[in-house]
Parts: sequence; structure tokens; C-alpha cells
Amino acid sequence: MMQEIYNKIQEAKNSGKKLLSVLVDPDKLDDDALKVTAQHICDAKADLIFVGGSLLVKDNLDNCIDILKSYCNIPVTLFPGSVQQISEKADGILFLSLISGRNPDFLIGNQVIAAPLLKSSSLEILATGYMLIESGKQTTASYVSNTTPIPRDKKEIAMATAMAGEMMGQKLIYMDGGSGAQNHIPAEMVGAVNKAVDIPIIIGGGIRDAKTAIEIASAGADVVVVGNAFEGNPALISEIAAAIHSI
Ligand code: 1GP
Repeated sequence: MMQEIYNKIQEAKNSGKKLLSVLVDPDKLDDDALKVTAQHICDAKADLIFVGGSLLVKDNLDNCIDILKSYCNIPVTLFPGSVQQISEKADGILFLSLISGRNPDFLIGNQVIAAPLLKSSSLEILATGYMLIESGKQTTASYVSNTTPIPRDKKEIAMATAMAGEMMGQKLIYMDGGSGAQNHIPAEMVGAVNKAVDIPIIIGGGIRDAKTAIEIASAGADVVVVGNAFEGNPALISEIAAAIHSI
């Protein structure tokens, strides 16, 4: 299996470069808005594109990926909220285990259902320990997964959880405040987890401007994910990409 996406993240980490991943929720943008966003992603030289959502209510995943791929050759990685969000049109998939929670369906149940489909696909599988962090109010991700996020002032819990994920073989840690989070993950927690594990760290949720993106990347995030803030303002993609790439 090709490891193109993982190698890109690992190589950036090794050389101290920071990456921007643009999160596209296929439910939120119509075709015209998606084309504008795709053009901005391409022009901004964003590094990665994640596609998915905690709860998709429209059947637009394949179309969304088709449009993104017709504009740029940046790899598209599925960021699935459920087994229904698998598409062969993507390049890879974050194979998430929700290790901050204690819901077996999201720790291993859905992964068992998805594994045979993924095994016969050409998708790059990125084993990812996914951790929800409390961000001010309940998010769709914590509601739908029926899990309690890690308290935002308990960096020791985040560190221990990430360590356990790494020891169990996860190749990435994704700490997420949830889409549209009121507060982004504290830089102090990002720094602590960065010191606790050797694998690359992805941070998202509630990052809305270049200053915050720099703060989070400087604290130790290898990949910064921004979604919501770009939905009404795709021109912001180049500003945040330039900021992250300047570190
Ligand atoms: C959500 O980490 C992502 O799962 C991105 O969050 O949409 O708040 O940028 P935002």
C-alpha cells in the first residue's frame, strides 16, 4: 500500500515544517461554493484536504471529492464520522479510533465493519488515535459518538491517552475540539502531548485566524486543521497557509 500521505506528514515533521489541512464538509457547500473553495485551496498551496463530518445528511461525498480533485492534485483524505463515509474517490482515510472515549462502537466496532471494505480498496489507511477535547459547549462529534471529551485543563489525561494510542500502534494523534468549537485546544496541552509522543500530531477545532494557527503549530502541532472559518471566507485559506508555512 502506498504511504504517500503519511510520508508527507512524517517528512514535514522530520524537517520541522508545519502543514495546513483544509477540512471540507460535503454538506455545507453547494457545487459553486465548493469550486471557489477548491480554487483557493489550490492557489494557497494547502498541504492536505480532509473531507467528512460527524453527521452528513446529504449524499454529496463522491461529488465533493470529484470537484476538489478536478481543481488540484493535493491529496484528499477521508475524515469519516461513520462507516457510510467511505469513498474510493479519495486518496486515503484517517482510520480513526476514538481513544478519548469509552464507547466501544467508536473504539473498535465501526472499524471492524469498515476493515473488509478498506482492505479491498486502494485507499491509504492512516491509523489515527482520535481525541476529543472539551471546547466550551457540546459538539456534534461528542454528541454523535456518545463520548465525554477530555477536560481542557487536564493535559495529563491528554498526554496519557496519546501515549497509550502510540503504544497501541497508532501512527497519528488527532486532537480535536470539534467542528466550530467555541475554544481551540489550549497551546499548553498541544505542547505537552507533543512532548509525550513521537508520532505526528494533528490539531483542529475552533481555529479561525492566522495568529491562532501559528500559536498552535508553534506549540507542537504538525498539521493544523481549519474547516468552519473557511466556509464563509475561502480567501482566508491563503492567509492561514502562508502563516503556517512561515514557521
Ligand atoms: C473539526 O478539526 C476540525 O473536526 C476543524 O474544526 O471546523 O472548527 O475548523 P473547525
